[in-house]
Amino acid sequence: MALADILVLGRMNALVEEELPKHFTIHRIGREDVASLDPALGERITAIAGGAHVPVDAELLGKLPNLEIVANFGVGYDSVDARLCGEKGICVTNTPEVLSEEVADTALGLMLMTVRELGAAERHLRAGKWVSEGPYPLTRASLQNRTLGILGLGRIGKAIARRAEAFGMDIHYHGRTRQDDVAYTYHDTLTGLAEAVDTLMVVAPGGASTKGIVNAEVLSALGPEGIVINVGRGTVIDEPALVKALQDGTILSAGLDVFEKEPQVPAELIAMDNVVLLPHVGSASHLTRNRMGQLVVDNLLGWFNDGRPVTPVAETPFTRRKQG
Ligand code: NAP
Ligand code: 8YV
Repeated sequence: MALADILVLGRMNALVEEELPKHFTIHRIGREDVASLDPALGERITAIAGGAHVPVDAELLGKLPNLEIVANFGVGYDSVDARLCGEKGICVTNTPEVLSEEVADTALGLMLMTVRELGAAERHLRAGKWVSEGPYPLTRASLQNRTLGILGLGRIGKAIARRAEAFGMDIHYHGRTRQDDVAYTYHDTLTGLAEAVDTLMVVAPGGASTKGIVNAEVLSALGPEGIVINVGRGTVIDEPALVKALQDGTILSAGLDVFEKEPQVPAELIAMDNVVLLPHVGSASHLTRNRMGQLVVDNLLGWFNDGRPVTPVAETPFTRRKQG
C-alpha cells in the first residue's frame, strides 16, 4: 500500500525516480499543467517532490488543500514559497550539507578558470592558435595577492573559505550577522566588503532579501581589478548592471554558474571573452546528486513513516505529521 499520493514537479534525479515509486503513488506535472490541475487529483496529493522546475507558489498551493510536505531537491529553496507553507502548516525540506564540498570545489575551479583565463586559453589551443599565433597571452590577473570577499558565509561559503585559505587568500565576508566563531574579517555592508576586496564570491541564497543586491554601486566599489564569481543564485546579481560593468571596464571579469532566468543566458555575456560561463553545475556529479536525491527520499519517508522530516527549512520547523 502506497504511503501517499505525491506530485513530482518536472524531472528528478534518477535515484529519486527509482526510489519514490517503491513507496508512493506518483503523479507528474510540468509548469504548464498547474493551471489545469484536476481538482480531484489536487485533493489526493499530500506531498510534493521537486526542484526549481515548477515554482511551489500560492497558485499551486491553492490547488492542493491536503498538502503536508514539500521535499525540495536542492539546498536553495527560493522557488518554494516557504513562508506561505509555514502559514499553512506545510513542511518544507531541502538538501543541506551533502553538496557543500562539491559546490565549493566547483566554486574554486570557476574562480581559477576566471582569474587565469583557463577556458580562453584552452579555446586558443583547440583553435590551433598555439601553432599559428604562438602562446596564449599572459593573463591580466593572478590569484597571488588576491583578497576574497564572500557574500554568504554559510555551509558552502565556509567550505569555499577553507579552500581559499589553502591558496593563501586573505578572506573577508558579509552577511546579515557577524559570526563570532570565524577569524575572517566581517563587513556589515556589502559595499564595504566590495571596497575591501578584489574578488567577490557570491554564495548567498536567492529570494526577495537578496534580489539584485550585487548592484552597480557594489560593482563600482569592487573596482577595475575586480572579479565576481557567482555560485549562489543568479537573482542575487543585477545582471544588466553586471553586463555593463564588464563592458565598460568597471570590473575585470566574472565567472558565473547561475543566472537570473536559467537556462537563458544574456547574449552579451556569451559574446564576452572575459567571462567564464557554466550551466549551473555546482553540485552536478552523480555522487552528489545521488546524495541529494537520497535526502529527498529520506525526508519523505521520515515524514510519512515517523512524522519527522530529516532536514526541514527554518521557516517550517515542524517535526510532526499533521493528524487527521
Ligand atoms: P546557508 O548555509 O544557509 O548559507 C547562506 C548564507 O547566506 C548565510 O551565511 C547567510 O548569512 C547569508 N545570507 C542569507 N541571506 C542574506 C542576505 N539577505 N544578505 C546577506 N547574506 C545573506 O546555505 P548554503 O548551504 O551555504 O547554500 C547557499 C546557497 O548556495 C543556496 O541557497 C543556493 O542558492 C546556492 N547553491 C548553488 C548551487 C549551484 O549548483 N550553483 C548548489 C548548491 C547551493 P546571514 O544569515 O548572516 O545573512
Ligand atoms: C542544484 C542547487 O543544481 O542545491 C541547490 O540549491 O542550486 C543545485 O544543487 C539544483 O537544486 C537542482 O535542481
